[in-house]
Amino acid sequence: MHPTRRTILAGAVLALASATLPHAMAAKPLVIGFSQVGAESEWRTANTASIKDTAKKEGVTLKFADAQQRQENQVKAIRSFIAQKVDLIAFSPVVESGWDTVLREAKAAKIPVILTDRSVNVSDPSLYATLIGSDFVEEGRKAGRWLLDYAKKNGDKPLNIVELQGTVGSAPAIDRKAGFEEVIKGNPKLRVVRTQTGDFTRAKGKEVMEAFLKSLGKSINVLYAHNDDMAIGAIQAIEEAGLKPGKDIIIVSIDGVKGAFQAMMAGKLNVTVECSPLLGPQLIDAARKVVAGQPVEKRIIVNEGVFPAEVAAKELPNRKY
Ligand code: GYE
Repeated sequence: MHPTRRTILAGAVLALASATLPHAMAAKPLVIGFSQVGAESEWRTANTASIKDTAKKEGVTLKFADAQQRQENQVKAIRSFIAQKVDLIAFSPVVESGWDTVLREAKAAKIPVILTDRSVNVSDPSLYATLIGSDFVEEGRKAGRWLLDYAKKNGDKPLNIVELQGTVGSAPAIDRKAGFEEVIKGNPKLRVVRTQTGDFTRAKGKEVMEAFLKSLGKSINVLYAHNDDMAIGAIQAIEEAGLKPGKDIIIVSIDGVKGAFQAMMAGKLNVTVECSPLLGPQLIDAARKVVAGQPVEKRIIVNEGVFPAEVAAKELPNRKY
């Protein structure tokens, strides 16, 4: 064959091969099993949307299971992901303890695990690759620092604080309580007079605030809520008791969801500490690396701010959740 002809032919064969190559050799889509805590708050809804949307955009197959705030449902979901031989398991653990057994099962099946949002207490840190989430102790400190500042500006009068805690045994409830206490402990005039869980929901937040109001009445000066939803529920209880939320009772909460910005603009909430639920992009990115055997940081922290009521109107249009 004529040499140029042969080159042309070879070129054509090569072109054909490379045209079909990406298809023939295209990697199988990554399959992630994700066990979500539930749908208890605005934060959680935004978190679920971020993970589902990113997976879709990135061509990742996401097997999603909602645990309705129950650890036993999460354990079941993780076991089912192991049985389905997913490439990676991710989950946001409802509580911190009790994960060793099921995580050992995942490790034995050689399926890597990524924690999102909440941490676990395990004896062997190799049971998970990384934790992507916020620093909840620091969020509690930020809430406490805002209150210290408020107290100083208002003549350092004694303030009785009631606290609505998140889900019992969950990392954000434990850490937000600890961070807040650490900061206000420096001021003897700030006293937490009652603390109880409101399970991170509006309904429970309202119910527990009603009970606080019934037993303590007007002696309550401040509410510290571990999330915005409980604060919003409590606002209703305070109004129904004939008091003015944000004035008669100063309200400090955490998350920074739109509902909180609206409450601040209505003068009913004083401050929210940001906790970003938009973890989808960092999760998918870390998942790809872990599955490819690349190193990832053991702890990936999310950047966050503090938003007092004065900036609410200006900030609301920028809020993505
Ligand atoms: O603050 C709360 C949600 O784990 C950070 O869970 C999350 C918390 C969030 O229900 O609203």
